[in-house]
Amino acid sequence: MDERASLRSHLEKSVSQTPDCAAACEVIETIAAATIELAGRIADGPLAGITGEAGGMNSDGDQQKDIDVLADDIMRRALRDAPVAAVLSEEAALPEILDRDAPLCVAIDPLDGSANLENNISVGTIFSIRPRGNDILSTFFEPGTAQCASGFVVYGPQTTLVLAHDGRVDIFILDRRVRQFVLIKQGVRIAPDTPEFAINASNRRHWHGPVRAYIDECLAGTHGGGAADFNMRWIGSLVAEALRILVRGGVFLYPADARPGYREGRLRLLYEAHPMALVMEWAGGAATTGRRRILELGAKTPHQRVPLIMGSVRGVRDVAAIHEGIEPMFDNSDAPLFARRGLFR
Ligand code: FBP
Repeated sequence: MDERASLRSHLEKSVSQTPDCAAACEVIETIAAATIELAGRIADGPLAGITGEAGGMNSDGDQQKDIDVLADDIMRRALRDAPVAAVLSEEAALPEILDRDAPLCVAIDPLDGSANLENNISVGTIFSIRPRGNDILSTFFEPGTAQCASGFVVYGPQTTLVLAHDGRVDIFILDRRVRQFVLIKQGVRIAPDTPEFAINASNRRHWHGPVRAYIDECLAGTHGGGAADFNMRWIGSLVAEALRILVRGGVFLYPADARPGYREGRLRLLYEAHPMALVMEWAGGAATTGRRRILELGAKTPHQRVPLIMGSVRGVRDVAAIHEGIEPMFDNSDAPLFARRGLFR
């Protein structure tokens, strides 16, 4: 029998023993247990009556599938029994107050990338935990540095939990025989310099100058005078991309672009970018908008979008360097300036 530590025994060894930390461990365990239930439903798919069909729209106008609604129900139900003052879910317009006196607030994307499911591609749950402030709702508008833990679960060939907690990042997989997450990697460190990028390249014509310049240089590789030949990946599933970066490095970009509805990027600050940024930074990587560190941003609205560039320090730094000194108002420009502003030239 394998002697790997269970999530529970691992959390019991947390270094910080404050009351908030104990509460955070309880919330992490609650979310993890709920993801085990969800993993089963996802794996069964049509056998569990999940059609994958679109039902309504969520508060932000995104199409909702039956599995999105189910995932939201499972998470919300679970969090009601945890020390959580309020939960903000992608699937609801406003945070729901659960227990005003509880010490923590949770922002959650119950099922990210559900459009991938019909192709049997990995999807995930992303969560962010922060101490409740005096005013519960204002808690969600604090910068991402206020988070005390975050993480995500990938429902793929294995069900994997990535957890940023206690100042480091650990990875667990679900042992289906005992229905428990077990530790497989402790203190993950992201390779600082992997020449691999992930971006939805079909949007190139909509990108702003600095992003186009960076990707063009990656594509030009050593033939174009660059320092390396880059590989490319695009899964179209944020959790799967983030896990790949933790395992082998590289940079992920979902930038703002010129399409209506994408002027602030696609991904959501509170339950996608903030939790991912905490994971990246605690694993020695970085996360920015290209101009600002994600963790320093505070949301102005619950479902605010944000450009997200994350991963290996070198890649994120290079994207930031190419933005430097360019006023945002010129981002849209096709000016040859960007062709001259190479990283490697
Ligand atoms: P949802 O939040 O609507 O589920 O979408 C998020 C997401 O699927 C991410 O997981 C992924 O990074 C991105 O959208 C893919 O976008 P695109 O459709 O441009 O490939």
